Amino acid sequence: MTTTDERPAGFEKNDHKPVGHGRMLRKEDPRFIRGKGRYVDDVQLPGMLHCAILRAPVAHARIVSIDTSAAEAHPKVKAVVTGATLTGLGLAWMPTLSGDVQAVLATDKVRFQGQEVAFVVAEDRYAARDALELIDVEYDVLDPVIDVRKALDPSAPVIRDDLDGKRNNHIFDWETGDEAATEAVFASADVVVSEDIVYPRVHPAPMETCGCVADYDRIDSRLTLWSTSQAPHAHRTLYAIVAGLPEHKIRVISPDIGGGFGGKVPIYPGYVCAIVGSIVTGKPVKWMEDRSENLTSTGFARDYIMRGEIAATRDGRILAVRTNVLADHGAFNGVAAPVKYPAGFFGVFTGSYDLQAAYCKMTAVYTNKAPGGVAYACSFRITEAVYLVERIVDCLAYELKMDPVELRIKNFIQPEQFPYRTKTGWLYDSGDYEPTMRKALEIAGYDDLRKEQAERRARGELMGIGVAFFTEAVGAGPRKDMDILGLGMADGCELRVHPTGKAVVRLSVQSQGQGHETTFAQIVAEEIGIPPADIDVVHGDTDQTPFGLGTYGSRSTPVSGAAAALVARKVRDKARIIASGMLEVSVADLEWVKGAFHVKGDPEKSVTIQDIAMRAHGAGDLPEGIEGGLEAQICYNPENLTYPHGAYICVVDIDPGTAQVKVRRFVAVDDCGTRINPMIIEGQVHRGLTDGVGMALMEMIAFDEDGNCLGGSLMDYLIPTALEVPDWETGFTVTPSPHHPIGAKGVGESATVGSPPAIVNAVVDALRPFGIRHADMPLTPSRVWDAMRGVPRPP
Ligand code: MCN
Ligand code: CUN
Repeated sequence: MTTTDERPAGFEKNDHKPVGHGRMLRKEDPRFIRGKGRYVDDVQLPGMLHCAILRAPVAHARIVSIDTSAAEAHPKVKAVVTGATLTGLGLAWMPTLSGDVQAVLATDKVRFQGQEVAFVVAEDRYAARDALELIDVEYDVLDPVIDVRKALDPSAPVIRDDLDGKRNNHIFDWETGDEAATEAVFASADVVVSEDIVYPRVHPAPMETCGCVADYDRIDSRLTLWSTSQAPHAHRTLYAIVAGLPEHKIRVISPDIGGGFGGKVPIYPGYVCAIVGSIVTGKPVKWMEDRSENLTSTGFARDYIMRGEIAATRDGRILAVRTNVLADHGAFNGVAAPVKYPAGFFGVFTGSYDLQAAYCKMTAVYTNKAPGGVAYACSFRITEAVYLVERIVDCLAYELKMDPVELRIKNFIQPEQFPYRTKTGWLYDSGDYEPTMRKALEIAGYDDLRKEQAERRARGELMGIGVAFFTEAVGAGPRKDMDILGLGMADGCELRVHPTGKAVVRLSVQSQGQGHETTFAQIVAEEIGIPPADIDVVHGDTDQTPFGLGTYGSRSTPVSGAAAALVARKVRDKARIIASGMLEVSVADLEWVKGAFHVKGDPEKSVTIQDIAMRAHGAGDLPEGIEGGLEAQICYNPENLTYPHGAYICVVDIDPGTAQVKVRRFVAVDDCGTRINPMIIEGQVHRGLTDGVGMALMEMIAFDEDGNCLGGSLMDYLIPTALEVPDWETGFTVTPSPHHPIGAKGVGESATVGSPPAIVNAVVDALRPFGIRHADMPLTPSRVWDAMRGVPRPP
């Protein structure tokens, strides 16, 4: 494993070196590695009951009748609730994050296999499950819409007949870029290449499934909800709006979360069921889904069918990219993205290249499949965008018989062009692409690999080298453009320094394993000179933290990280004034070094931040106009997103006898600006690369023609283990963000975004002797075998 640990550029270099002090171990790990994490399912309350959900066995059916009498008669059952009960409470439907409505429990029809139909609250988990089998539902089965390409056929059954006047399965059309200008460029280009590219439906499959414990206090009308949420504040506001409970009487706590990967952004019917269960029984109610419920009913990802087109000159100057996308959104449009971005940030499909024109047209449709459309480390659909452009650029290299690295380098946006406005309107903040690419080539030994490949090919062996380069847009977002259901995407942060110089920083974002307790302490430490060990990070509890929109789209560092730095500077500014009083000099005569203020020219005369904290809370007067205490609060509204980039190179070998793909090497060079904790970044990158191996080679949520989900267990939905992944080789470059206070960009999803195209490009490269230019994920042995046996395309 290659790792280099360097100090980031652009930072005060003091002895604390909290930021960039790479091997600082994670503060949260002592509890995790001892099995002392506290997850939702660890919450046990006196008198707690258990909720289990009855789910639809078929994909599309009218509900004729539901008989709950036998379940109600079960001695351990406390309540059985159906859609009809919820209709009476006005809770049968709830808004989705994209402004659609979703059934909490089906009232009229079931619209996907696994949809929530009824729930039982019982004394224990087993009794609740047993009672589900006593509920008798009569269904009138309807034809399902499974093939997304047929969803808009005039003869297709209408899935959402609950929506007023809805006569088809169309959700929205969306476009970006300039259609006419792009057409003009395509019409006069030397070379045009097009390809149909599918990004299949996959699932984030976190180790911990979704669940909650709802505790409604009837006396005080107060709801406490422990829940697997990536955005506790946003969820609280939505519960207040949906259920009509006063917001100040709702407390959402997200304790330790066993992985989210986007899947814990939406509000699921199960959470609402548990809340209703607690309201009707007057007891705390726990709902924890099982693995199969998680895989079949909560937040899927991707499911885009893309036609990619690229126009270029004969000598490899890329002129334009165009795409037409058919998006399968399942039965309810549950996409979680800023309101003005129904396709997330797919608009960055122009990639890292300086183009003359670009255009995308997308149509989103309903099908009889589970809703979702956010999850799985996508930075709001940037996975799909990067896959499209990096695949189609490789198709162009294939047609031009050009090296894919040379083609990319030739077309990169140049460092002096930043900030760079793309043809779809995004303003890339900073980037210096070629050095990142060169570093990856160097680590990989690219030229030698190509030589080795030629030798192996001559021997009939199948070795492939795949390259991908990505630019992401993370840190949603400026609140003038970005909101979720009207809530602006800014984040609060609060810092209190206690009298003895220890501190607590309170965040609105919520870690699901990203190590925020460590990195946010490091950010504050860097700014204020208190060691990270003396700074406690509080998150994931709406009663304890300031409002903000939560963790997804790798926004914690770009948004909350900026807030943490700025709140610490605010405290430091106040500390400076107090120090001037203590040292009896003017503020201008003070110098800040290593967590202390010195009198300029007299380093002996100094006070530490700890001295100042005691003074701020102590007896005696403070300078004129200064209140006691040492704390501050801020709400940070970013002026732009941050645009990390990276260069990935993958080497695969394919067994010609079994078509099994083996990832032999993978080199990832990431640039996320200023690096706060290199070890954590590396962990994030390793994880994302593993995601990539899963998606490129193994993972897919498939359905049969009746709409039965074929990926409902980890026996069928394959995720990679240590056996399927190589020893990752990582490197980095540092191009700070010009508008972020410490220059940091997000990194949590970069590797998931960048690795699938590198792997697929490598597999397709290995299959070049067969004349293959494209093959769709997941590249399982059977798919690769089929590709190898297919009619060879012209080279
Ligand atoms: N970091 C850093 N220096 C930078 C950028 C980030 O040291 N320049 C650190 C951060 O301080 C943070 C971590 O890297 O500890 C990730 O930061 P960031 O990129 O801001 O991403 P978020 O914290 O917002 O995490 C969200 C991102 C997303 S959207 C998904 S999906 C995903 C991911 O994180 N889900 C994860 N990584 C995950 N990792 C784990 N273990 N579990 C998940 O569910
Ligand atoms: Cu797209 S998954 Mo992450 O943004 O929580």
